Amino acid sequence: MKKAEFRGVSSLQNIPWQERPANAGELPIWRYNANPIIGRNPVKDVARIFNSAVIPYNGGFIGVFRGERINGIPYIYLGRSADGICWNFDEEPVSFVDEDGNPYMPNYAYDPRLVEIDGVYYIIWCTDFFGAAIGMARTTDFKTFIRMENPFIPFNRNAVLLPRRVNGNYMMLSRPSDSGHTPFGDIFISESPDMIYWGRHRHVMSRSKNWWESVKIGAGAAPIETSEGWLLLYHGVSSTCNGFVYSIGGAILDIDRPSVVKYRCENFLLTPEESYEERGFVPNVCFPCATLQDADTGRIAIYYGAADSYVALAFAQLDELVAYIKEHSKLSVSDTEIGR
Ligand code: BMA
Repeated sequence: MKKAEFRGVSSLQNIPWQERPANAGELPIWRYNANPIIGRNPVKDVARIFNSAVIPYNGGFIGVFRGERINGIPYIYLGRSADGICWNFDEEPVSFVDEDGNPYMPNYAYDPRLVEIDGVYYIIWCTDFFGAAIGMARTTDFKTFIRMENPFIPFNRNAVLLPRRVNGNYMMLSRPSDSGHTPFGDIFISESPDMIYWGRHRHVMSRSKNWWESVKIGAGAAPIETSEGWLLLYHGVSSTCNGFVYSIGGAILDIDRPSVVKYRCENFLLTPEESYEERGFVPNVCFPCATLQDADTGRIAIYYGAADSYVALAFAQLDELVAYIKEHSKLSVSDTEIGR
């Protein structure tokens, strides 16, 4: 089988990395052995940082972090790191301005993603818009953050931008929902020529018959462009007598028509099993929000929130990950037909 390669991915020699340990098991993702990389009370007035996104910046790394304050309300905090592992955070949350320069502060902000397109950095998060909805902002310098139009009407709590335009349009994956702890949810994709008007909404994939993702699914990290298509790491949720369990799944979307699922792995790729994933503010949560990748080595570093309390790191090798997803791919009817 031809090995998968990155497309449009740069070299990243200082990508955080640890070789796969001999006892890593059969799945193609393995954990950093010094997890979690961000522990409790990481900055003044912040009890927990989790579900956060990072990106290479000026030879190091920068990120937007979900900081749950000691009053329980989440905001976005900026963090910087030389190695992608040890992070320094600003003490004040990110504040925004509107297009006219007037200050804007969301009532709350959580699960941020960070995506660069053509030198502009876009932050996408869950905001309050008469209930939970998607908020967006852009920055070019990580000093001024310009709030943009909310892309979708409520309710929607999970959105991820593709890292380049496809057929001339920006593309955003999202999961329409209710305003609470939604017990349903499928992934859709929307297009925009200008990041103001979004349309041509298409269904991408549904929660499935696989028990680990039978309640809801949601896009995780920004999809990675590869020779096989867009590699999407997502979260899949199952329901137990003690609540939800969040695992990480993988799929590959068509490069020119990302609403088309080419492969979808029927097994989870990572599920809560370490103490920092099983125990915390919300137990049994692995929630991926970002990856880093190095074009030279095929290495992928995955950042995920653990138990709504910590940030943890895991690793994969692109060709092994894609091969595993393809080998264990099982598409359901709704992945292939409904809603096109
Ligand atoms: C989801 C989101 C995530 C969170 C998860 C588990 O609905 O709110 O931020 O990690 O629940 O609590």
